[in-house]
Amino acid sequence: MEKLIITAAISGAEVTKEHNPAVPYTIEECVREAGLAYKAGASIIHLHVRNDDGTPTQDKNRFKAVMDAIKAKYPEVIIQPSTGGAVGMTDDERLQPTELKPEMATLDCGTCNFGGDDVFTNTENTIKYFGKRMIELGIKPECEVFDKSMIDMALRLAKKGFIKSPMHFDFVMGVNGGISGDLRDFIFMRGSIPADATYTVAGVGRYEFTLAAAAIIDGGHVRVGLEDNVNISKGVLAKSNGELVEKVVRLAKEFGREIATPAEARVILGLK
Ligand code: KMH
Ligand code: ZN
Repeated sequence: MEKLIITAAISGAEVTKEHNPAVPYTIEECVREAGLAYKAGASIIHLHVRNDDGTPTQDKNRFKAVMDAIKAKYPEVIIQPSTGGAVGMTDDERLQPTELKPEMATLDCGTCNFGGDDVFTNTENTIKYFGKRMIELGIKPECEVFDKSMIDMALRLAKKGFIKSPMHFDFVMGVNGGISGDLRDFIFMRGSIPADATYTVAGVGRYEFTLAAAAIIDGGHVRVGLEDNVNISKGVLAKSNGELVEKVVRLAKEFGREIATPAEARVILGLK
């Protein structure tokens, strides 16, 4: 079986230090959390950035400062900026980190409720606009799908030339407004992508490690991190993103799955 790519979603936009004090806001905190995740076995860092007070921002200069600081210490790690940003941001605000021409970036493939009154909006034209931009800049999109219908949207837009194949998906499962993280739904999602596509799964909250185990067994890849889940086990806060990655590495060992280095992840995902 292919080696396991672990992505660490270290920061997010909605989770705060009130949820878990290890959530990084400053540049130094982002480097610390990225480093702990990388040293534990993550080859990709899914990155949101904040101002020092914790407010989310898609400012290109802040992204550059954080990415440069991470790369200075861990040059080989793959950094995957978010183009999802935070609920309510405009398309052009969200697209700013693509100007830095990262190897990868997220491409959110549909609209969904996001808890309370929040709606995470990605119209068809937004997805086309983001997809086209990523093709122009040579950025590999990770198609973030919060529901089965978003896989269908991504496939339709790939047919029309807005997303290149082989495609790479991230099944984000368990968001309050998206598909649940039940195994039945995981099987439905993973059976709905093309044979040449790769996928990672991000189980939100209590689904993080059950879905990690399912993807490890299935030959998929895994995303964990404080963006998706703040607990290492029921009611116990994770000390760091590194601790969450360590748990995935332990599970992978039990099932005989080796961990991909960033160089190996680049080959699996067809990154330049
Ligand atoms: N913060 C969410 C509204 C992504 O990174 O592309 C969107 C999100 C998805 O986290
Ligand atoms: Zn994200």
